Amino acid sequence: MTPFRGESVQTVQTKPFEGQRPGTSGLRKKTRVFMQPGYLENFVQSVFDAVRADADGDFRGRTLVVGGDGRYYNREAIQTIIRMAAANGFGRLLVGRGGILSTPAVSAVIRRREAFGGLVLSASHNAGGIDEDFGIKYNTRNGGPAPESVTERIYAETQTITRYLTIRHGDVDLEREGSVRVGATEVFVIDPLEDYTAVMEELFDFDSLRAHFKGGFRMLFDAMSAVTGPYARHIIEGRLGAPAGTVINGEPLPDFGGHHPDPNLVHAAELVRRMSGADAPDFGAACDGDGDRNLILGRDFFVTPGDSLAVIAQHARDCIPGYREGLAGAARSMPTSTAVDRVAERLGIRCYETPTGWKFFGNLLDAGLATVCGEESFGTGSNHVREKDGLWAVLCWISILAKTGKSVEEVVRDHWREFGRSYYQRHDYEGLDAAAAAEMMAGVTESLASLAGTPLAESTVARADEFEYTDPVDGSTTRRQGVRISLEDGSRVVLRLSGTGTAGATLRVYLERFRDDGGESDVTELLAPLTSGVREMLRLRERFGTDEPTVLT
Ligand code: VG1
Ligand code: CO
Repeated sequence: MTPFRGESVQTVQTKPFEGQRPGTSGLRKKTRVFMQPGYLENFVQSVFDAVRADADGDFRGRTLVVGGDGRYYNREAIQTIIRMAAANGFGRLLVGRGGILSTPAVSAVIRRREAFGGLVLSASHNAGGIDEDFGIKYNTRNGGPAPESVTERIYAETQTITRYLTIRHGDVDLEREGSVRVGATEVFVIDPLEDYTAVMEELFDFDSLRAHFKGGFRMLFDAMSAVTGPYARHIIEGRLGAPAGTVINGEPLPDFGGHHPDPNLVHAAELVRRMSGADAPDFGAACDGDGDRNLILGRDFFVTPGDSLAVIAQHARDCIPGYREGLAGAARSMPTSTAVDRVAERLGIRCYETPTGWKFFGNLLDAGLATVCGEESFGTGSNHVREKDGLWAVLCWISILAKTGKSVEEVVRDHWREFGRSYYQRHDYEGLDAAAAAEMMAGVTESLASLAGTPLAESTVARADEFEYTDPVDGSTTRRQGVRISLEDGSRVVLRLSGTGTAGATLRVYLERFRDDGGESDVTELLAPLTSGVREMLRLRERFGTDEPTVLT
């Protein structure tokens, strides 16, 4: 191993920080935690040390991609990473102009430019700012989030780190495209939109989408003052010819305008309001901080992420040129509704069930076992990259609406009539005392063996277990991925603690009840027995003082 040994490379002594274990999606902490001297540096050095062997001990011929969602500390972090990557001997660095690259765009750049890996700076849908959240995530050469084998190696490095490497060099001008040398490393500032747009163009028929807008189709896209603003303006307003003003909150801001860049009915309030009423546009959508999540709305109509995934799988072959050969398979995370399973069955393809987090889809996509995947947390994607992809989902929906000539609501109602409906909700309890939440989960887990046969929510528990996943491609097993409780009437409750939060614990309760009733029932009413049954079972009020969720999606 020969990292660059130019005169200006410095070895800085350091000591491990506690708790640098990547969670569901990278390392997320309060911004001020990341701003401590050495904190970011330790993690980045640990990543390099953990993956150096995968580069045969030498990064010289290798390319690293770096970009982020523009949140507070993005630029400073990128300058730090540039110096460290140079000191560690990378041959080339590709950095998004302005420090900007959405998560799916990083994936696209890694794949198209055959990079060795990438670092994404984001805490996704978490709020940004000096008192909010920051994050960093490593993606491997397939363009996807590092699998657990790699994140665990990174974590091990963070626990024993004694030094990091950097180089004496001024800041690189991130505003100007072009290349500059830092040490022996060629740093390229690239157009953050180019690779991503090219991938979209390969999949979708831009001409017919453009014609659809020309024919009067109206939409609103809320970029939530986060990273998808420039992407959506370029693709939807620029390439597809939607009128100016179609994209709202299109400027990425360091604090996202003080909002949570989380595309759900609570946080995308302006969009939800403007999508209501007879004059509302035909279609509404939003993406999260780093551009991998999506919210899909019709006029006065909300599409659940589980239904969106199922609808995309149902129509992909007939409505989107990139999938005209059909789907090889589908995949969803365990807590995600089973709506897509029924589509897969109809299509005669397999549907895989994975733990929460996009990293678990990587092997299935690489092996060609799945073409589309999704999570209940507003994440959908396909084999075009190795991340979930918010704008991709939006383009899928525009394609479906254009081809079928139906409204969003008609598409979903027709789907329910044909396949039945998974009535579904997720209840989040945020900011819980971490020890109390852990104790509660431990208690539930212990009682699982004796739950079967006991009454719950006007039914009886048929099965209860902890989800465990064996990857069909590499055989690795991941344990303790959430508690599943299945009832005799076919309903399901899933419980897990969040792995992306930065303060206290967040309990997620996922409720699902299937009915082949054309989708006509009221979701809250239909789920009411499950809702109260679970709250009682967990004794939420007693433990935490309230049993009302902080966010309901
Ligand atoms: C949440 C979601 C999960 C998603 C993850 C990252 O994780 O539940 O489905 O993959 O966020 O999404 P958790 O562990 O908090 O439940 V993103 O858009 O934050 O990169
Ligand atoms: Co995200």
